[in-house]
Amino acid sequence: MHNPVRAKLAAGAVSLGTWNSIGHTIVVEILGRAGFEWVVMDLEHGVMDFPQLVAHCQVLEGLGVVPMCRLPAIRPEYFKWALDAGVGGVIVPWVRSAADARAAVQYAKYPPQGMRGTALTRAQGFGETFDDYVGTANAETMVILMIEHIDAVQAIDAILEVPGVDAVFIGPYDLSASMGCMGDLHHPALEAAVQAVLRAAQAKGIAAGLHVVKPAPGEWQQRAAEGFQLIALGMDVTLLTDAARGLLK
Ligand code: 3PY
Ligand code: MG
Repeated sequence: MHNPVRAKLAAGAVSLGTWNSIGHTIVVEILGRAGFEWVVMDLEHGVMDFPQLVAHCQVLEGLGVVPMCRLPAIRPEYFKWALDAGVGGVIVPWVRSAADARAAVQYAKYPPQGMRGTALTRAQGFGETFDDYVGTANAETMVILMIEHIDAVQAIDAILEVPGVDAVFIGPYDLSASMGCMGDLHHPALEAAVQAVLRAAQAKGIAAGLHVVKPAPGEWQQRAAEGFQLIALGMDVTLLTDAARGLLK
C-alpha cells in the first residue's frame, strides 16, 4: 500500500482533512467529494460502529481520499479492527505518557516491530494482496498520537522519542479541559502548550497537527504558517449546524 498523506508529511507539506462523526456513508461521501485529502471516522465520540467504519473506508477509497480512524481508546482490538478495515492511519486518543505511545505503536505494527495480529481482511484484499500489504503496512500506516492532556504536554519529549510515531495531533478541547480552561480555545496558557508541542515535534522532525474544530477565517493558514502540517478542519456536525443556522440569519 502507498499512503499519500504520509508522503506529504514526510516531504514537509501541509495536508488538510476533516472529521466524520455521523455514521452514514452519504455524509462521508459528501466530505470526500469536497476535496479533503483524508477524513477521520470518529469512533471515540462519533455515532458509528466498526461495520460503518468499513463502509466509510470503501466510499473514501473510491474517491481517492485516505480514510483514518480515531480509535475509542488504546486497546489492541481497536487497532486491529480499524487497520483491518483499511485505514491509512489511526488517531490515538488520550495519550498521556511514553508508555501509552509505546503501546499504541505495538498495537499498530506487525511483528517484529509490534504485535498487530495477522488476518485476511479488507486491508489485505481478503488475502489477494496479503504480501504487498503486510510488506508495506508498518511503514505506510500512520500512528498519530493525540496530545489532549497536560500530562502529555509535560511528557512530550519522551513521547516523541518512541520509534514508530508518525505525528502528534492536538485536541484543543480536552487539552483545555485538563488545564482548567475547558473550551476557552484562546486561553494564553493553552496556546503556550500548543506552541510547546509544535516546537518539540519540529525539533525531533515529527509532524505536528491539530484539530481546528470551528475554523475562523484564516485560522488554518495561520496554523500552517506556524508549522502545523496535519490539519483537520471542522467536523460534519458543526459544518451542518453552521450552514443551517447561516441560512436562517
Ligand atoms: C479535542 O479537542 O479534545 C478533540 O478530541 C478534537 O478532536
Ligand atoms: Mg478529545
